[in-house]
Amino acid sequence: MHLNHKKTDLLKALQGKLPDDAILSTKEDCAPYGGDWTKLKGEPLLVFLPKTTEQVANILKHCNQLKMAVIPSGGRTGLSAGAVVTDHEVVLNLSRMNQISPLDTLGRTVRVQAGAVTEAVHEHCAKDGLFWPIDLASKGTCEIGGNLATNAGGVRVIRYGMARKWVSGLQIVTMNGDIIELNRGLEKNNTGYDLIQLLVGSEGTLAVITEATLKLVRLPQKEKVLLFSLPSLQAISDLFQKARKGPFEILAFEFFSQRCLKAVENKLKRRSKLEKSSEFYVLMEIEMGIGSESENRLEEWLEDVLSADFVVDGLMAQSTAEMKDVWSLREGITESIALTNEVRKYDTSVAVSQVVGFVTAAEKLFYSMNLGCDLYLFGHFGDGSPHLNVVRSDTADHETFIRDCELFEKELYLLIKQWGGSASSEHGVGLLKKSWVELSRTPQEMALFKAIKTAFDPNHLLNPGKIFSL
Ligand code: 2HG
Ligand code: ZN
Repeated sequence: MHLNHKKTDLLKALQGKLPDDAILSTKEDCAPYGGDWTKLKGEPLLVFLPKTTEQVANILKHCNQLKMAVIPSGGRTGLSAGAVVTDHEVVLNLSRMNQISPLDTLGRTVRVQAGAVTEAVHEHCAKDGLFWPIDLASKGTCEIGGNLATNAGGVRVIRYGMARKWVSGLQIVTMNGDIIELNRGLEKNNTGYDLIQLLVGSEGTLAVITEATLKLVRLPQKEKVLLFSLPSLQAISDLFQKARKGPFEILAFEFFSQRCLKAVENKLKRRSKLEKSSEFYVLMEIEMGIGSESENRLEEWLEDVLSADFVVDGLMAQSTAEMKDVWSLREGITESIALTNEVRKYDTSVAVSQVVGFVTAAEKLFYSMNLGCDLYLFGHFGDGSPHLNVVRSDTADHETFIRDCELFEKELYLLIKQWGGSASSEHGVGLLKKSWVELSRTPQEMALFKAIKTAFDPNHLLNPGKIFSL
């Protein structure tokens, strides 16, 4: 049946089941929902903005009956095109489902709708001294449903792990319209397969997450933010070794290159307070123990580190405002780079102990190829998750840039395989990493992926073509 006929039939089937303002049907209204931060974009056939799980169930049930494909989305801050429309699919955007329930402070959980913005959840929990420990640069826009669907990482994985560790209940809607409660927030439930863990990281290909019970931790009490300038990747690793033995918990251990810092400083129109610059920088956030003794031990640790020959300079933020300023140098990187020119992103993952070797090899590869682009290095050193951003240089045109990136990435992905890594550490697969999934997945795993997809969504209508093709 022609798409426009299906559109009419769907709207007829949903008549009276959704408020008028939950349906966008003109090209102009639908357009913003066709893409995400990758700038890839398609034209949605229709956009639905439901407010309740029942509305989601109705939409999915009727799309399934009419064999219409659906792209679920939230804040659309993804970097792998997981929420991008490719073939005039229907978009189901959950941003209006943003309710956050009162906290269960005894069980340390909070139930939220999928469209709750991550930062709003943080603010809600902070009133009771609690924290959902997924913290990422896009937290002001990204939503819990997307964080879970992509198993988001962010800047505190070194301390708390990825999103999948911090959920104890999910409400999902399958393509046939069934509403299913998974695990009901239980901490312990050893009765068979863990369907929550299957859903987390499935990028909207199995079912739509409508609500989640999030597990919370105590907000860190005595945080300190430090910034170091260091001459080499090896020096970063040496500092990391010292930090691992330091008298504190490491909450974040992030690195970035001089080129990244320059891009952020240009955008923010202010400079870092470090007196001496160098090739690389590390932002380290730590949580101190209680009592003045732990302050003294930190002073000693810092003195020792600053006198080491591998550290060029260092500072400790002296106020909350200074802590924010230092963080903005790291958190502003993605947006600042985007302002410079066209960007291709490689979200790589290797074992933590292999970061220096792998990134050194990747840099060597990049510079040996004499490409018309620049390399911006940054990311989550302490998690083995370096981000390589390749940016078009002013002298190269778009076609040359794309050709160069393709040449580079073929070699880069071979390198990732050699180092036993993965093509996506935390950005998911979406459309962009599809060709590279099998670097870190066996044919047997891929066959199971496909069987699982078919079990949940026999007509293959939910976020089709994402992660793998069927
Ligand atoms: C970050 O670590 C995000 O800031 C974005 O994962 C990384 O832009 C990127 O490549
Ligand atoms: Zn990242």
